[in-house]
Amino acid sequence: MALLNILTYPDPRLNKVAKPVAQIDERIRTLVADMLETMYEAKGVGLAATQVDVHERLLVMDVSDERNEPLVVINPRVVWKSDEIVLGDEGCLSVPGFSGDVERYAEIHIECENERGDTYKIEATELLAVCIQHEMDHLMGKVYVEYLSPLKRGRIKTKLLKEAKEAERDAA
Ligand code: GNR
Ligand code: NI
Repeated sequence: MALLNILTYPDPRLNKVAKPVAQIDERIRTLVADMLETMYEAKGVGLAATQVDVHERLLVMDVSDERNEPLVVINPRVVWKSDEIVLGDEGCLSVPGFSGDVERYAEIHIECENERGDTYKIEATELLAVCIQHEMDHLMGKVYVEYLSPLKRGRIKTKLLKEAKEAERDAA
């Protein structure tokens, strides 16, 4: 097992569009284990492969309080979404220290594969529904800050770029 580096906004690699996972093999199973370890260590409820600079359609989630219900989602397909929309405050491991309101479908059903290659369905509501949409956006190269006002997005971008420069300077 290994901890993976999480890319920080506005890293352009967060805007790459992921390709389908062609084969669910040992490489993918190792990536899944490492992504789960990275997500739990970072105390996130989800992590998309894009965030660890792997541009394949794969994400992990755990919205349980006990942090013992990992979900592995490979090649997700949306099969149904509600007409109802909800507004919620979202954070992102790639946008540390910020949050913002985003509109999402209240309920969404997806079909996908797990790390063994079995196809299954998730009927998601509440935080799980929000998280799935947030992670599927990552796979499309989209970070939630792109839904915020240009003013708020600009402030976030400036602050994170400044922090990245300071971290680079301190490392030197
Ligand atoms: O940990 C996370 N919390 C969260 C809260 C509200 C809406 C979405 C999320 S996902 C986020 C982890 C993350 O960045 N996943 O890509
Ligand atoms: Ni995120």
